[in-house]
Amino acid sequence: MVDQSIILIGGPDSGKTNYLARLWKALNSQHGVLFAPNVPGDIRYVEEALAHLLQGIFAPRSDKNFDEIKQSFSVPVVSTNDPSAKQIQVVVPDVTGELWQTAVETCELPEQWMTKLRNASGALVFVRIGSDQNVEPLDWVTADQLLKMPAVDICPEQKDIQKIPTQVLLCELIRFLEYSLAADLDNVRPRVAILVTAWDRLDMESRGNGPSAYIAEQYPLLAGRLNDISEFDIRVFGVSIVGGDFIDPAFQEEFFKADLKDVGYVDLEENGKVQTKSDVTLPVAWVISASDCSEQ
Ligand SMILES: Nc1nc2c(ncn2[C@@H]2O[C@H](COP(=O)(O)OP(=O)(O)O)[C@@H](O)[C@H]2O)c(=O)[nH]1
Ligand SMILES: [Mg+2]
Repeated sequence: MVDQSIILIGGPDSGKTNYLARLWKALNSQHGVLFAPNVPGDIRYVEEALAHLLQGIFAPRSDKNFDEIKQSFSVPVVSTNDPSAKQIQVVVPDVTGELWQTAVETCELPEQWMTKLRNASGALVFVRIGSDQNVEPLDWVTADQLLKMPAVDICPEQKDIQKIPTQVLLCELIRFLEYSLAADLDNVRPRVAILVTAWDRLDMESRGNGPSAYIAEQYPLLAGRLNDISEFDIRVFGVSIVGGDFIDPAFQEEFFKADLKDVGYVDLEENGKVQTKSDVTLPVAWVISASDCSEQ
């Protein structure tokens, strides 16, 4: 068996844990291009998140005190089209978003995680539509309080403007990846999938324009940065883990009539067109495929 670890990266509330839960369902039910031939050891944490989805609610944000290592999901996968191919042990640590945020704020990532990045062959970078944790960049409207002289006490809602804007956070995370991803691996050209989660929250027109166009419009700084990367391959995916939002009672009702393995989708760009695929394993399959340059 070949071991490949891929790292989940994203700020708090970016959809990492819920995606992992839905991914596990897909791997377990042989419903995508990747499947898990056997159930791995300790997956209590992913099973717990999955139990929430089955009840028609998103898994809540993880307890910050939860032991980070226990939040690692390690599963052997194999290509559904070629079950006799070698199994790949995919190890996916789900680190709390706070770790990535602190790393950007302090420009330091703990040594333990730096080592993990250096030994990972790829990464999934998460950014979520509609998260109240997203921080817009400063502009002349949102910064009006700061620009007033003399300095006034900043009211609570203005405190947000002191936080790092989401796209700056994402650019910094990309910088960590540039320096360290797969650095300790030979013959590996790493792959990074950008997952725009809660894709179902978009209007049809924006959805039709595709995930790359969304990034270009919402996070132009990040889009420019992504065009400038030579260390790894990048692909952007729009991901909806259940195909809608449980906040909508009509959707929830429909959801209960279906099977979890049949709901949810990934939008991706292929041959210049936006395609919708009902296979949430696709971003992982893309990241772990063809990362060994010596085999190409
Ligand atoms: N509508 C919708 N919301 C989602 C989806 N995935 C995640 N979310 C929302 O994002 C929130 C945070 O997700 P979570 O997985 O806890 O993020 P994490 O902190 O990065 O692990 C959830 O509570 C949901 O409200 C999705 O596919 N669709
Ligand atoms: Mg989480």
